[in-house]
Amino acid sequence: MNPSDKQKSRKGKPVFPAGIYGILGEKFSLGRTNAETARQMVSGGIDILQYREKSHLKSRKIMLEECLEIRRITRDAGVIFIVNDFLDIALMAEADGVHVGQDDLPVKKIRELAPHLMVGCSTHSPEQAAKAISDGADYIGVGPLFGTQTKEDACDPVGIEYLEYVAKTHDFPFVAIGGIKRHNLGEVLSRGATTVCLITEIIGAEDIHRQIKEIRKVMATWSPSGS
Ligand code: 3NM
Repeated sequence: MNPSDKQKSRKGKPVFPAGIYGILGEKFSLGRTNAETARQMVSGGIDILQYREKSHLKSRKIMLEECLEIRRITRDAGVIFIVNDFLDIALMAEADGVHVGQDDLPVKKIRELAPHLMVGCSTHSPEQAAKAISDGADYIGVGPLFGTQTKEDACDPVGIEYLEYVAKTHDFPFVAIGGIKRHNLGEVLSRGATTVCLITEIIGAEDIHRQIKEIRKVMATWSPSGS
């Protein structure tokens, strides 16, 4: 698919999709490179893909090279590409967006500097959600719903109630995240999530295609469109 075929919002940015939000991190990828994992996720039908590496594990130069490669892979497939934390790398790699946490660059500043980028912000409480939205985020992360070892500095699980709160009170794009696996995905979807992120469940799978297919099967039972 040509990226120009992707549905665009009035601001010209891609629309945040319902479906599966994948995140790359080589440490969890069973020895596969990020580019290889990206290729498999994209051909397996991932809806949105984030590059997430930490600067104590890789140099910024290597991160940029990887992002340029992943940009080619995602662009060819019309998949939205987001870079975690690093605005400079997101800009240089021509990513569609950047994602930040509570202790990272402020959403408002990114908005000012790069109005064309989609900005995502991780939130862990109703107050953080309200702030991210008023600061101009395009979507928020809602989690961690369950315990997770994937994020080094993850706070305690916020519980499924926070997800339910966001789904019921906000008409705003969000991604449910944190400890989501096939076995608890139904519960997450039943509380109103339409975009879900499963990191290790996907990139730590031997067969990424099959895992995405199995996740889609669970999602199809909860969504009228089967996304
Ligand atoms: N952000 P897994 S939880 C990157 O709550 C990240 O903001 C979170 O990994 C948040 O699916 C998380 O392997 C890690 O549990 C999620």
